[in-house]
Amino acid sequence: MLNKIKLLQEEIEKFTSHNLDEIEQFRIKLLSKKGEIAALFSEFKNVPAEQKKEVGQKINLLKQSALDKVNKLKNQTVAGQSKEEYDDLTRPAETIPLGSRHPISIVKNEILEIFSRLGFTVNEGPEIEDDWYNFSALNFPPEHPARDMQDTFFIDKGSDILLRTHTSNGQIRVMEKQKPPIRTLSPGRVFRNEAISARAHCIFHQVEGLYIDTDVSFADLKQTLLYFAQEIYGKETEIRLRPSFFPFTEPSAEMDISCKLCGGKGCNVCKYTGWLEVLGCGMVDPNVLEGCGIDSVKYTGFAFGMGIERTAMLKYQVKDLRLYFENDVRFLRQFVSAY
Ligand code: 2NL
Repeated sequence: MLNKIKLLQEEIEKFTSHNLDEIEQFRIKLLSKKGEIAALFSEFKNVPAEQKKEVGQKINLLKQSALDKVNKLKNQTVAGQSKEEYDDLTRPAETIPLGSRHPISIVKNEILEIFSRLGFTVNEGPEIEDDWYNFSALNFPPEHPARDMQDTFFIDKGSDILLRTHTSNGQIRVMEKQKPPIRTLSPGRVFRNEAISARAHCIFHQVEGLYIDTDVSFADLKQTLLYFAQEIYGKETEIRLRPSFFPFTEPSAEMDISCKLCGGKGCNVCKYTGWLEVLGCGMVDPNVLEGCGIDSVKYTGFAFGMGIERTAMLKYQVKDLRLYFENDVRFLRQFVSAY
């Protein structure tokens, strides 16, 4: 019996670990109801009377030292390591997995970068705007349907404070403050009261561009947008302009690019037309220039606007716009970029 106690005492002294599972195994082996120390206590009745005092004391001491050892090891263990290791400030840092940019940011940055080569700088306007900067300065007539509650989110009933429906407000602010020449881009979030579907969302992103100087012509607009299209969609991209209408430009046009999936032959992405609509553009209406204090006889300008989600859908072949808002990391992780 005394020999058994001595061997167990040695085992307790030798044992060390910073693994909580191992420490628990050790505790069960020695200190549980069916453990080795409990077994000593049940054998105690067979100890001759004259040895009972000595043996009893030794078993009690053994039990205490096992308990102390278990508590000490548990207290010294942090996250599977000894406290000294855990607190070591010179230890190399653990690597943190890097996130990736959101595809909308990647495409936005790419658009801004392409136009920055042509001298365009960035001016973001506020997301909460008043009627002047969102509608009136842009030559929207008083009864235009976009001014309706059904299409636009107003902050208060009967107020003219609203969530901007396009990023032109940033450009109006630039025209009011700055004298031409002006080359500015306004990227940002816009809001429209629309039902959410694969092709529409009540929140989306736009980039608008504005160029004002003496002698700016429609030919400048066309060449600038051709350069942009070939930079973002590929050198072989062709463009075409179709007449359109916006209150703030005259003349106005819709720009299509040749479908890069079928090379213009026709497929289900371009609905067998060979062309994809990518942006709206036009010559800034003289009413808009005059409203911002710019002499429309001396100066002319062009402007354009595009949806970033739409541009990203064409670039990445993503068919459902809602994916850009759900932020499922399995979707987001697929986008790697220099921008
Ligand atoms: C589209 C069409 C467009 C503009 C935006 C603009 C801004 C000012 C003056 C004149 Cl301050 N025009 N912006 C011009 C033509 C088209 O956007 O389909 N956007 C998604």
